[in-house]
Amino acid sequence: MAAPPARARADYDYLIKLLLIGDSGVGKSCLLLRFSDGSFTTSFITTIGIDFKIRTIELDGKRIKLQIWDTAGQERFSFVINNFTYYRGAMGILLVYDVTDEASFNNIRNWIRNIEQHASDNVNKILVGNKADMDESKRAVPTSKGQALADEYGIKFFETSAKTNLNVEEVFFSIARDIKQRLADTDNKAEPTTIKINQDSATGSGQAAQKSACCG
Ligand SMILES: Nc1nc2c(ncn2[C@@H]2O[C@H](COP(=O)(O)OP(=O)(O)OP(=O)(O)O)[C@@H](O)[C@H]2O)c(=O)[nH]1
Ligand SMILES: [Mg+2]
Repeated sequence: MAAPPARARADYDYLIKLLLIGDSGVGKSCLLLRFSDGSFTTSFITTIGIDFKIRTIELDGKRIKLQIWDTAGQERFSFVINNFTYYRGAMGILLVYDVTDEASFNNIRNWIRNIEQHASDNVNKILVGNKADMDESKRAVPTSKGQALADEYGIKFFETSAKTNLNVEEVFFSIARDIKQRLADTDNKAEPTTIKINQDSATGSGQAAQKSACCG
C-alpha cells in the first residue's frame, strides 16, 4: 500500500464556525451529537461552559469543515456567552427551541436580541424547532408559529428530532450552504475565507476549552 501523500494543503476548502443557541433542555447538545457522532441519549446532562465538535461535509465538490460550538442554555452556566468570546468569529447560528416548551419558543426573541448585540451583522441564522418526534398531545408550539417567527426575521426554519434524526442533516447542510455561498461571494474580494483557531482548540473535541471555561 502506498504511503499517504504529505499534507501539503489544508484538508478543507472552507472552515465554518457555527453556534448552537437556545434555552436549557431544548436539545442543543443532542442535535450536535446526532450530527457529529450519529448518536442520541435520553439522559439529560446539562452543558457547563462550552464545547465544540467537528464534522467535515462536502458541498458542490468543496470540503466544508464545520466547527460547531455548543454552550449552556442555563443562565448560571452561560457566563461565557455574556461577552464576545462565544460569538467571536461565528458565521452561523442555530436558534433552537423545543416544540413542547412554549417558554423556550418565546425566548427565541431574547436570544436574537443577544445575537444582535454580540455577533457580527452578517452572521447567518436558522430557526430550529426540536423534539418534533414527541406526541402531538405534548406539542405546545404549532409548526405555523415557528414558520411565522422565521418569516418575520427572514430566516429559514426546520422542525427537527435529534432522537429520530428528522431534518438534522438538513439544518446543518442548509446553513452551511448559505454561508459557503456568502463566503464564495466575498472570495472575489480576496478576503480570507477561514477563521483562525489556536493550536489547543484545533485538536480534540474542545475539552480544553470547556475546562478553561468552567474552572479557569
Ligand atoms: N424526544 C426527544 N427528546 C430530546 C430530543 N433532543 C433532546 N432530547 C432530550 O432533551 C433533554 C435535553 O437535551 P440536551 O441536548 O442536553 O439539551 P441542551 O439544549 O443541550 O441543554 P443545556 O445544555 O442545559 O443548555 C435530554 O433528556 C434529551 O434526551 C429530541 O429530538 N426528541
Ligand atoms: Mg447542552
